[in-house]
Amino acid sequence: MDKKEFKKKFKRRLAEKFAMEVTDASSNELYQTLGSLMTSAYSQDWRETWKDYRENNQKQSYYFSIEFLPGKMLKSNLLNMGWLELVEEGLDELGIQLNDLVEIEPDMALGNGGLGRLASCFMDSIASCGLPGNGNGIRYEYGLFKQRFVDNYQVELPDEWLQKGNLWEVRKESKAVDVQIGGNVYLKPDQYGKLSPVYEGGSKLRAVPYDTGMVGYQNKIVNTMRLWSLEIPPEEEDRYRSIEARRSFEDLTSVLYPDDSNEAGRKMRLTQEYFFVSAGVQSILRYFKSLNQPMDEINQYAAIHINDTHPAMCVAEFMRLLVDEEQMSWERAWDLTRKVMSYTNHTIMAEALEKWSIDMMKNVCPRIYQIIEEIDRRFVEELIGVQDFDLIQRTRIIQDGQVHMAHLAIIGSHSTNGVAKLHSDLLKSVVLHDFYLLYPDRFNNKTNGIAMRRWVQLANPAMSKVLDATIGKTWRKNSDDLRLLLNYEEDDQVLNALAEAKYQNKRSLAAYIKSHCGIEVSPEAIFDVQIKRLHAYKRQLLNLLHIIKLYLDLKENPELPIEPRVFIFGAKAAPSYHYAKSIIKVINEVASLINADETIKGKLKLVFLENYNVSLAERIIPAADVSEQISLASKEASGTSNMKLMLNGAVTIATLDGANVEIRDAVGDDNIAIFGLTEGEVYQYYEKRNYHAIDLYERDTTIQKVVNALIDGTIPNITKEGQEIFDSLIKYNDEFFVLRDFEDYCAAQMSVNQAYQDTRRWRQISLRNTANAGRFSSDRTVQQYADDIWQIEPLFAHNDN
Ligand code: 26Y
Repeated sequence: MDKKEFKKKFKRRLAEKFAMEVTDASSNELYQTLGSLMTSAYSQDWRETWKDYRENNQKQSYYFSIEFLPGKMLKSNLLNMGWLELVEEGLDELGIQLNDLVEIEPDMALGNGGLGRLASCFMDSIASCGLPGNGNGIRYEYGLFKQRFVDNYQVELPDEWLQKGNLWEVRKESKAVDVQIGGNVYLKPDQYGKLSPVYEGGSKLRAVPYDTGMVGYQNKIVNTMRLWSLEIPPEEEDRYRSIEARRSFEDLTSVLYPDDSNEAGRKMRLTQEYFFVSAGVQSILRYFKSLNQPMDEINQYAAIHINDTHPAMCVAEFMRLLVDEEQMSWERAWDLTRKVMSYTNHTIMAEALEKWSIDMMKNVCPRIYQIIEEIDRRFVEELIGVQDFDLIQRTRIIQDGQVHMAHLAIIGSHSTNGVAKLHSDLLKSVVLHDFYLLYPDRFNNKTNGIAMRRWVQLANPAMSKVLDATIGKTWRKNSDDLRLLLNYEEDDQVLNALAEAKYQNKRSLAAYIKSHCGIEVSPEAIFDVQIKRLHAYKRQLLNLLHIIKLYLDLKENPELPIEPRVFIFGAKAAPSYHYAKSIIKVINEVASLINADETIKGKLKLVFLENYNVSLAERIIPAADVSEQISLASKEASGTSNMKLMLNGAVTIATLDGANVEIRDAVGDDNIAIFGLTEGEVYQYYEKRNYHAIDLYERDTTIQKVVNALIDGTIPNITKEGQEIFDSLIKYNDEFFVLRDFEDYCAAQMSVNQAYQDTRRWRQISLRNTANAGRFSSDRTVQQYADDIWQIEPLFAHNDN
């Protein structure tokens, strides 16, 4: 299609849809029109991709994830369709700014953070690598809450992302399935004496899929992300006549992660998990059966991936369908289940490894509980006398009245992986060590990656242009070619062009900050960025204490020779995470204090941007000079903002945690500022129990000064929160070693400050970060999953043209 044709089609579609001319239409109508042109254009490829997979009996993978975080899809689809430039120019000629239409699309935020965003990067990469892979998740009525600050506190507002409809999804009523929830189950022998489950009571939920095309990068492949929505089956209407019953029913898929700090919330969460697991697995089996292949070979057609523990019930649901519905023997079913399933662990934090009480499981999915019980029984039976008794006790699925979902996922699959080298090593040596002893061959690493298309081509057109002009365009398809940039590290023209692109991005972010927060920041200053969920282990507090130190130093000596700096935060705290919310309040109060203080001559600014989400990340990341990756070593499984920021030329200040270790290996020690305890040192402290934060506080006058500022009135309006944070450090012994790493962190910050003063050197370091980011492409990651875990291959028939 050329520009002229596009304009003609666009005008015609607008007339058909809205009976309107361009000049009369609102941005929303124009957005709908463009979207509808796009979906009709890729629908053909979508259908053909699907048909080709089917006709070739292609093995497909199914990525089960309770979160997907795609953000906006308009530009990303345009880019992948190869339409971006053409549409941008064509619209411009019609007097329409593409970016005005982009604003209309709500962020699709069916996820909290790293886990969900990773799933969406994978969806982009799987399609772009031409791999036959699907997403499977929940179509929440409300996405992640919208964050507002009121009196500098976080307030949560509902995200009604579906209010104006969703262009990209297709409701597939014909593919609906029913999911049985609750009731009683008992086993009854049939006429041949085989035990079959008989269900009493409970209810049936109708799961209706909404499919969204995952458009590959200029390769004519369109895969499917299938999200399940809940409806009342006609035969159950009576049950839900009352408003109350109806409401509690509709609540089920209405929100992402209902608060799990109370019993009712937890039960809803478990129901959600079983709902999308059962619907997804049933629909995979139904598709497989339509292929008319022997059931025994299903592992050659389907790979099911369990993204963190939330979909771990896939193991039991798959067993249920094979044994109860397909009449397969337990042994054969179990063999197939393990071959089909694989599992990724995303965290070592104990509180994120799900456990469900037996009672609750019996209550929500009684048959699944029975099957898990049987899996557990056979697991123990098989190992007793072969393995150490205590080891069996520690690894079995059901312990002390609870069902351990990670254990189920590991025992019921052929692959368990971590998300960065260090993390995968820690799984083997510490967190899942017992399982490593049992199944050493199942453990492997798949270092995370990011969708380069979104995080450079879309987010950073200024830098992309410089790259094209310098190293050609091959990096757009093959991110390893970013390395070619290394040939230009002594080329001042290139260094300046990259710096100019960065400056341009900083100017637009500065304008955004001005219009959204009313704060004036200079694009000449260092933009220092920490963007991620608010968690104690991620140590936004460490960043804050350093800011307070700088502020106090500047108050004492306004002539202090530091480069002007703008510290930028973006972070949401879980609504029930009290401590994290206190940190937000204190950061905001420190910001109010610092930004209003003229005596420090604008050398320091602090900006906490409201409502951090994918779209905001796309604005912040291209404008960042410094990337804060300062979690306590051993706690961040991988991190992915670290990759996005380095790719966009930011220099990282990092602990040796998660993928930071591999970033250090990629850029070399001279191009990153490493500080802090190592993972080994942290474990030493745990072992010897010899960390005493109070000693540091009493000995170190700088620490004293900074920490006291939390409680001595230096910072207004934080009486409660300041005390709470002070206590977490001093009274409760600083769980995440903030004070232990403080001095080293300040030194690293100082070295960054110094490096920035040498402009040319800084630009070289920045160039080397971009040049070495290619290995963190999620194309590489999903290819590794495809080769090592899923055993799926691209369909080449499609790529002929
Ligand atoms: C069970 C519940 C409390 C729970 C809720 C959310 C458990 C886990 C999660 C989310 C975890 C998550 O987002 N983990 C992040 O995954 C990223 C992708 O692998 C990693 O980069 C990041 O280090 C890790 O924290």
